[in-house]
Amino acid sequence: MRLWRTTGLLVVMLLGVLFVAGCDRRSETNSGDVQVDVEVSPQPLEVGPAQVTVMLRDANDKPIENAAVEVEGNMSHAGMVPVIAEATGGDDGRYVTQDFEFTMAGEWFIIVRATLPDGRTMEQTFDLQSVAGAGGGN
Ligand SMILES: [Cu+2]
Repeated sequence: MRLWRTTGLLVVMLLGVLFVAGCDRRSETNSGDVQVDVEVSPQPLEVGPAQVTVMLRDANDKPIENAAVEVEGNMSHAGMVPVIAEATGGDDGRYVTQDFEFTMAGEWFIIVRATLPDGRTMEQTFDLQSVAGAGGGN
């Protein structure tokens, strides 16, 4: 796990540079032939426990199983502590977090990091809609 992380981070940093240069957080893929989609529930988003589902598909639209997937929830303000959760499963290319949580209200984004069965690592960032305060109102 530790080894994977180290390797992943190096690649991730390289991809990150390209990504920022591309200036498009929502782009559908940054790995050429891998399609990444993310679903967050429950909706609308609210402070508290949530479930992030990551869907991975290859260039032929075939589900990618047996990947190692990590989800990071973060915000861009100073002092924010990121929320990191493993996403497990992989049947039909679907990976689900077990203990992800929105720890505060506001603008969140999600970074999906995956190590594919063929050893390639990839990362993709998704902007989320605003997360409301607990209790459904402000
Ligand atoms: Cu925050």
